[in-house]
Amino acid sequence: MRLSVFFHGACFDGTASAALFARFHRDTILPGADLNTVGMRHRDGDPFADVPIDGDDNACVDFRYCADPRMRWWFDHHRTAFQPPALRERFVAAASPTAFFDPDAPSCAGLVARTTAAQFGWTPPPNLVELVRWADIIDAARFASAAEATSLAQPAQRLALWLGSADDAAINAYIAALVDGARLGELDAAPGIHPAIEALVASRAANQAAIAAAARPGDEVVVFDLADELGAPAIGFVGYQLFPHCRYTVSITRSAHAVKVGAGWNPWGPPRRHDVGALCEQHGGGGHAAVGGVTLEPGELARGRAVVAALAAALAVDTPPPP
Ligand SMILES: [Mn+2]
Repeated sequence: MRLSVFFHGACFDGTASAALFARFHRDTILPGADLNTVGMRHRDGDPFADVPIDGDDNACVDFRYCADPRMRWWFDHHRTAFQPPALRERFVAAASPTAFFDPDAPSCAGLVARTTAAQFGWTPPPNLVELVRWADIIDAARFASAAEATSLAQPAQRLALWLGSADDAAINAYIAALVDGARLGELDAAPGIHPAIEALVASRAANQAAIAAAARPGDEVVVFDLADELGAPAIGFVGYQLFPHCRYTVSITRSAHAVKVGAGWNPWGPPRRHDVGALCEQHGGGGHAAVGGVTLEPGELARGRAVVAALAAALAVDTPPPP
């Protein structure tokens, strides 16, 4: 028997949700099942179109709603979970007792933990309690400052950085180790992970200089165009550290696999006036009220730059604060 877990790829909360759900499933649903984890990426159209949903049991966590009846379990907290919007009606009509949506949850891992405790009486092991605590902090940017948010003092923050660039095999092995009880400190020090983290730490000063050099500051919105170089770093919270008074950042980066546009509200800056994820949804992406993104094909750089310009213009327009 096999459990397949589809999760938000390359993301601390996505991997945490996958590990938490897989351990819950092993403890209470199907103890002997093999675990198959599949990292998902947001994209135009149906992200599941060419992804086989072929476990004996299947779950989707921290990622868009999938109306396929084989996807028995679903947990998400993204406001943009229903794409196209008609999927929301399918979700409501299905009234599945194993599909859970809470757009106010700080992290999806926290949603999985609370739901499995309340509905199934499951208690996670200590390593996963620690993991959920960090997912709530990282996914909701619950840091006192941008400097604290970009700090790499804690194993969870170092692993979150590593997850942004690790390959699928390494990420799947990381999830499996979490399911088996590994602590974040042990994983940070693991031979298959530690050298990669140290390399990322070593290149951080150069990355921050590259991010600073790519900035085009405006009154409210700072744009970072890093897409000339293949594999330039994601800006993360560095943008808010560099421009503490900005309201929003919009960025574009490019890898061999994708052009990525990101947009976010500065949690330590002026109040938020837009639903950032909803704006990204208009361009085929998604996200949360405070942060969102659009992932395009590697050849769509011009389209990506047009999306950046459109998002920056929309975010610069003063609107009444969202509800
Ligand atoms: Mn999440």
